[in-house]
Amino acid sequence: MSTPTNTTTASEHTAQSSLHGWRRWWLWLILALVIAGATVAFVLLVVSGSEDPPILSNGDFETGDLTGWSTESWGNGEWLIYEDGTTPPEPWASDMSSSEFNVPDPPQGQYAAVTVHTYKGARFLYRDIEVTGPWVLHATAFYQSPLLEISDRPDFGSFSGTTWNAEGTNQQFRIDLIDPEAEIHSVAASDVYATVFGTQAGDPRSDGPTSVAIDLSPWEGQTIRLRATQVDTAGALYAGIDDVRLERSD
Ligand SMILES: [Ca+2]
Repeated sequence: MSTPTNTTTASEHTAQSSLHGWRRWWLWLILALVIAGATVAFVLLVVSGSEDPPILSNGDFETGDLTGWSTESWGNGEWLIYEDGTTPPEPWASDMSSSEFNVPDPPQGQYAAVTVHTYKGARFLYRDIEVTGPWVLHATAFYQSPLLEISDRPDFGSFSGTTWNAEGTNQQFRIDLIDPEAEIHSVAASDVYATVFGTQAGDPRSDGPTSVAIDLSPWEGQTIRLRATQVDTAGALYAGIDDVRLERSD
């Protein structure tokens, strides 16, 4: 009984060699593509520096309430949510007919926050932000002072426990970044890191909606407090804020 043997002709041998050559070529091509892809991904990661910033929950007030925010008020009035610039968010929140509630409609979405009142007071709206990357904080601010000029005093009045007093005319709207450990009404230089928006004497009686932004990279790794403050002592001053969000700095 003869033993089977495999024989290869010269043409078959040439075809197999060619096939092996193509396989090696494809393997090198695939390897090169993988290396190129990994290099591009690495470069993009290095260039971008970090991941996308966290979403500030309800920074746009679109829940229709102040979820995610805190408020404190002295005197009359408070921060509330509204959706129609000509309709006070509460029936009591319409000042006298001479200074009726008449602000821009929410500049983003359906809802925004606004101060409402029928008498003088100081109202604070705030939230803490953990700065986990080189984010930029954006917001939209606006105000309307129907009767009186803006009066930019360096303080928000004097505070003692639950008692608040303001000497002279104090009509202002400010958005600051402050130390979260500071008292909410503090204007001490050591407590106020930066002012994002602030009215000044000579400003028009109404303004906005105006987009404002501040680079938060100086506070990366820290928790800061965003504080919106409205004070009025001599007539209505409606202050509004909307569309508070974090974006990448690049
Ligand atoms: Ca909104």
